[in-house]
Amino acid sequence: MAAATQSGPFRIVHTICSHDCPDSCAVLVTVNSDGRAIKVQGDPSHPVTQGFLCGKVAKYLDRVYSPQRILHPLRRRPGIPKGPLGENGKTGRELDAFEQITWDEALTAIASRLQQIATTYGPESILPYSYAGTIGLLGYGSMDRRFFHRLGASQLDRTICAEAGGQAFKLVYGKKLGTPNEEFPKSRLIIAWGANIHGTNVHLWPFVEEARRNGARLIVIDPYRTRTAALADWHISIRPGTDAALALGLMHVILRDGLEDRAYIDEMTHGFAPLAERVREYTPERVAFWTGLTPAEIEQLAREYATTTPAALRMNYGVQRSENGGTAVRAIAMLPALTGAWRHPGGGAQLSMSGAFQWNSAAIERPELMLASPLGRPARIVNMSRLGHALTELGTQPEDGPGNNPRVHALFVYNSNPAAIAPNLNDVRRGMLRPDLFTVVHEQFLTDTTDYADFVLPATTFLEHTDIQGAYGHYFVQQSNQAIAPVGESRSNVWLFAQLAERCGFDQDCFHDTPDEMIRQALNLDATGHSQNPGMEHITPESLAAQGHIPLRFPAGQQRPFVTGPVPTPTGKIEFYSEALAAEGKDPLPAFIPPTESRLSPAAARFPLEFLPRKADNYMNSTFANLDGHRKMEAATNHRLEIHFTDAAARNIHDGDPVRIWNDRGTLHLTALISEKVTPGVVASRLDWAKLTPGGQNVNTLTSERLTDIGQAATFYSTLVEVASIKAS
Ligand SMILES: Nc1nc2c(c(=O)[nH]1)N[C@H]1C(S)=C(S)[C@@H](COP(=O)(O)OP(=O)(O)OC[C@H]3O[C@@H](n4cnc5c(=O)[nH]c(N)nc54)[C@H](O)[C@@H]3O)O[C@H]1N2
Ligand SMILES: Nc1nc2c(c(=O)[nH]1)N[C@H]1C(S)=C(S)[C@@H](COP(=O)(O)OP(=O)(O)OC[C@H]3O[C@@H](n4cnc5c(=O)[nH]c(N)nc54)[C@H](O)[C@@H]3O)O[C@H]1N2
Ligand code: SF4
Ligand SMILES: [Mo]
Repeated sequence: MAAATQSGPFRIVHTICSHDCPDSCAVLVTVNSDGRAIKVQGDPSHPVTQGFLCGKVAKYLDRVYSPQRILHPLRRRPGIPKGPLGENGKTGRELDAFEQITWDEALTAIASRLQQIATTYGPESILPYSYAGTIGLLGYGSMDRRFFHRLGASQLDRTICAEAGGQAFKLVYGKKLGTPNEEFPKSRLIIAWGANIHGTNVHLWPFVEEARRNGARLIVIDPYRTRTAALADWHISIRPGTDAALALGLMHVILRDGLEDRAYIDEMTHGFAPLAERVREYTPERVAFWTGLTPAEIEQLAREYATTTPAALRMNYGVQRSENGGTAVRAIAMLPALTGAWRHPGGGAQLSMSGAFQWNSAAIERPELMLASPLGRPARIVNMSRLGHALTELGTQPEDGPGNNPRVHALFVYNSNPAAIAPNLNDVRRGMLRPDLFTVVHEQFLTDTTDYADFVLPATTFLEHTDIQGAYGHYFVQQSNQAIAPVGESRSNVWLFAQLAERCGFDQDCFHDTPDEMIRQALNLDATGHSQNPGMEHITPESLAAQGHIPLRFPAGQQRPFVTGPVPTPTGKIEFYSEALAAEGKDPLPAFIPPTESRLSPAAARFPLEFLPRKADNYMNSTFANLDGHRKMEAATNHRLEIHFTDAAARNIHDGDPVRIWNDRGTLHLTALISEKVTPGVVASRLDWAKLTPGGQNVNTLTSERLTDIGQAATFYSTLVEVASIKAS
């Protein structure tokens, strides 16, 4: 599909859905002669998109043209305190807090305030906060990175999503690569492990269905009965946070019964002997006690996995949002190395394919600009999963000060909605309410976060700017072309940070780069105009613009990774035993340790229920939750706490009762939904905008800022709570 084709009075433009989803769909946008988008559809010529979009993005024009879009730059009115206006659970008054200003006024005021803060407190007192509102390469991180590096602002460690699992996978395999979707139809057994394929990765589903038509079985390992689990041949409702135990138990059975692939292990792996020794303690009986499975189920799963060829594991990031989730991913990732599943077409594992896209990120992000900043050195790094701490505690010790670990005095948010998605929300809000904190938010909508802003700036959607994109669920390089003019006065992230750089007087040439120039830099062109990035050598900017999507090219026989060595780890082998972890003083082998907040831990005496603060199938994290059409699709569980009838009965809770859910970090008010989607001891609710929830609190009021064992990532799914009926109390 070319960048744009004319069809009568209409243009059809090739774009890419830039939401944080493994599928990165090719989206064709039909634009009428007035320049208005009138239709979005999945590109039928894209082998993974296959001509369809998920329910969220099928309705995308409701978002692009929503009457709730932010159309102009806004400044907080004098005297209006920060925080949500109006009754709890009601929106609609947000604009009362702000006055409309011009872009020029906004940019001038923001640039001068940031510079003043940098001079007074040191530039590290400025904290950018962004994640994956767009995963377009330029929108996610390019001009923004350059700007903050040159300013000397704190660096953000972007750990909120995938760092535990990503680093864990890399410890075993060196690189995030996996079995391509197109190979799944050859599988005879597919295990979705902490992966809600139908909800969060729906373009893998047709390949799974095809495999099942060919006779494959689908097993889902998930503490919640997702739609994927309900559609599976076998749903294993594991207890949250116990996956490492299960993986080690499977290894125990596989090695006890001699079901491993010795030739593969000898050729491809490092540290087999100590691993074999370690897994001897993980008998099915012990593992059953931790995981809630029966020993027979563990035996059956191990045998089925090790004796079915080809067998594919689809892990997603559900497993690693748990305190020991890094180790869990590491242990699971070792399974196909023990059985040699990588050898077989349709076998292996998939967590993320992002490692295959080797963009020239240094050219895009320009980290060396930190040396040109007033700091003259790399800035400190602040972990985004501890925003509450960063805003309330960081820089408050006696030895801290302007030149040395200052307090955060400016928060610049884009591509993210931290007042909804960050853990330990009460601390986040306490921080955002600080009168001495200057906050700018670049957004499409008046979110929970804009309620705390001094300035709100209108942002474009992927229909309104140009970008390129890889994917973490397939191997296509794609270009997203601007289909329509920016709605209102909205502007792209690239434009915004180039403008601020100019206002701050940054004179490096790179601040004048256009999106097209940055695309060329990312592709790292040689003299013939071809990319020099590994796997992209056949791509030119022209061919990408003309074709829209082009698959990466792998050396012969390497489309499916880890069939032969070497493996990009320090030993050149798949690492069961990690010297790197040993050097950090950590256990070099996987082991099961219960999370600090789990039914197996002392904290359960006060807060006995394990809480799953889940993603919604019809939202994208907090995105879409404010749109009526999307809310209707989620109506069955909006504002609901899902609880098993045994836990409900023990607390005299009936379906439809108002309930209070609490722990030491906060309290949430929801309505009970007696549900068999959760097992006894587990309760669940969905992420939503806080201000759209009664009481103005969402699930992250209850989650903690504790970090994972590997990757320093967020631990949303290791949360204990207690629940009571409000009627009864
Ligand atoms: N519709 C929709 N699609 C999305 C998103 C969305 O919000 N909505 N979010 C996007 C983002 S940001 C990401 S990172 C990807 C992630 O996609 P996924 O990784 O699939 O996301 P999760 O829903 O966090 O986790 C998957 C499943 O893991 C389960 N789980 C929770 N704890 C455990 C555990 O301890 N063990 C096991 N085995 N399973 C557990 C959850 O119940 C959930 O069903 O999806 C993206 N796609
Ligand atoms: N309880 C709980 N909390 C979670 C999770 C969970 O499963 N449960 N999941 C976690 C995970 S995996 C993730 S990835 C994070 C996601 O956290 P975020 O990355 O903050 O994701 P969203 O909630 O989708 O918010 C993205 C915002 O970016 C805006 N946006 C979109 N495009 C652009 C753009 O081009 N420019 C600008 N400036 N803004 C744009 C959107 O309007 C939206 O408000 O949430 C985490 N929080
Ligand atoms: S959210 Fe995911 S499935 Fe939906 S259109 Fe975007 S990339 Fe495709
Ligand atoms: Mo994520």
